[in-house]
Amino acid sequence: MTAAIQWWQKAVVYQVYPRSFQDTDGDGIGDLKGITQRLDYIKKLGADVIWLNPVYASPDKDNGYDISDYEAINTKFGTMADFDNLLAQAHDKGLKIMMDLVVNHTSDQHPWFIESRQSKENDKRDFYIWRDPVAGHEPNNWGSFFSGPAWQFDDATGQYYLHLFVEGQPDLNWVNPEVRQAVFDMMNFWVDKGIDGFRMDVISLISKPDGLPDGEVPEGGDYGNSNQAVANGPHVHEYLQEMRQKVLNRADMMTVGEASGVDIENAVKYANQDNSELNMVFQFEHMDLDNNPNPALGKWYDKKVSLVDLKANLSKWQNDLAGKAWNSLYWDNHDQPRAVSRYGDDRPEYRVVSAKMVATLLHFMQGTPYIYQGEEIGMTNAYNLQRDDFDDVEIKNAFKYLIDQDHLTDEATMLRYVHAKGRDNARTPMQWNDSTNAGFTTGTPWLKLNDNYETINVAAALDDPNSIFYYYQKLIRLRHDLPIITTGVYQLLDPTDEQVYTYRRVGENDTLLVINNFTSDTLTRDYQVPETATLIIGNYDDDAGTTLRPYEAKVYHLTN
Ligand code: ISL
Repeated sequence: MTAAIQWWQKAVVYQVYPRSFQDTDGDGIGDLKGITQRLDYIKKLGADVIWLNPVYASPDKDNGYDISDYEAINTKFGTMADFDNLLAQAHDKGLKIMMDLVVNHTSDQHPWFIESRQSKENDKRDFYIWRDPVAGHEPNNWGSFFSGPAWQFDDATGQYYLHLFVEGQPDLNWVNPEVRQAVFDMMNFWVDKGIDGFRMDVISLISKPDGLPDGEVPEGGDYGNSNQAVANGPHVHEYLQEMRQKVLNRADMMTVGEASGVDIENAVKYANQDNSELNMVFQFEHMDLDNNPNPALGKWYDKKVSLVDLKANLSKWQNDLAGKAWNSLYWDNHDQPRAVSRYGDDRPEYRVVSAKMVATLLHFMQGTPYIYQGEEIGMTNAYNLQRDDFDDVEIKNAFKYLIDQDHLTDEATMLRYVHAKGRDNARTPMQWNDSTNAGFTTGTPWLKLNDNYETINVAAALDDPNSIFYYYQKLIRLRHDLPIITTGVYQLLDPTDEQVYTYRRVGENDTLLVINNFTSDTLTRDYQVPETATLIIGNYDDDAGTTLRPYEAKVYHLTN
């Protein structure tokens, strides 16, 4: 890498889902004061940046991703004074705050949309994407990300509006320069407050293809694939360059674009090291490797990813962005199941060791790692939640669409898929201790807790020197201390090995060798580790040489 190292290239991000982090007023919903109270915990872990999921005013049709006022705080979470206090206290402790920016769409309760839907002549009409019916139907075949069509007919004016997500999330019309300016002004409001970055929600979708052509309909599906049709549209890079100039260059910001449907070619543009657009993107390819083989069922499936596929994909991103653009590294977030359940093994005897292995695999790669709240204590998927317990609109719609409309007849199978992939697995309240409601709230939690909180919780992790928490703490410390973790050249060693994932990071003077047994079997592998190598981290107490115990992970540091 030739460019100078930037602070965000050495940083580790901790993602807070405010609704589920810490409640302080007993309403069962996490709040800003709760996050402020827990800053010392995040600091103890060693993270540098906190990404906050949306905290803005919202009717919560999609848990805050439907914003009705970008410059106000959701009253469930507190007030703007609470926010200012959180930001000030975080800064005092040396923590940065990255805000979620949701500007592909607003809420249908945003004043812009309330006006827009009033008449075709309204000043704000062109803030959204309105089209006449075509032969009495939707203007094209696009499906919503959350089931059903992406168009909603509005009686008032006899036209449809586009919503790539739920009906309450109308898509903004970025072609309109007034929309772009309004978004940039709003962003500057937050930059002026002193926030440190933006995580940009589905930013790859803001530029719709000219003429809004139909999407390809997956076999057995009812709607065209709007993600494919829209992602990386014709003007997206132009819009982001404009944003960079009008907003992002005003401060030393960290930016990550959530880029559904991004490929290498576009990632290199979004996250180019020439500083023209964003710092990095969240790519999704590794999240899709364990999709259902029946494309009509999309992500709903419960089989584990093949290690060979996973290696091929992660290695492609490591190799192809190297020296050109910057990777983000993540296993999970508020939209994905829990990392240990998906990639490790959450059975009691393997949970701790496999959570550490999964962490090791990711944290020695090149890029900026993201840790989702609870990942650092090995929180698992919430198998105790039943159909009526779910809150997530994606899960509820999927049940309705796939079961009630007979695409999948067996409800037990769907429940299994939701237990493997549903978003609520990540959204159950943070498990702080073994007291009532895991110390999350004194009231009734907005979403049922995972019933394993009496054993899996922060208090227990902090009491145990061998806990997953302290392992993450060490991973973060190593990243801060060893430049090779940021700069070393990535080399995959074993592309066809179905059980072990081993790679090197090679620098001018030193090399890291990262070995991960992805199975519960004891295996033998000889990577010819020289005697001079130092074991810098591992998830067993000792080194068994060429024997790899269940889910063993170990990293050697060698001088060249
Ligand atoms: O959640 C997903 C799969 O289950 C993704 O397809 C997700 O919808 C996509 O990554 C976009 O996510 C973001 O925008 C959505 C919001 O619901 C998600 O929480 C957010 O991360 C709409 O704003």
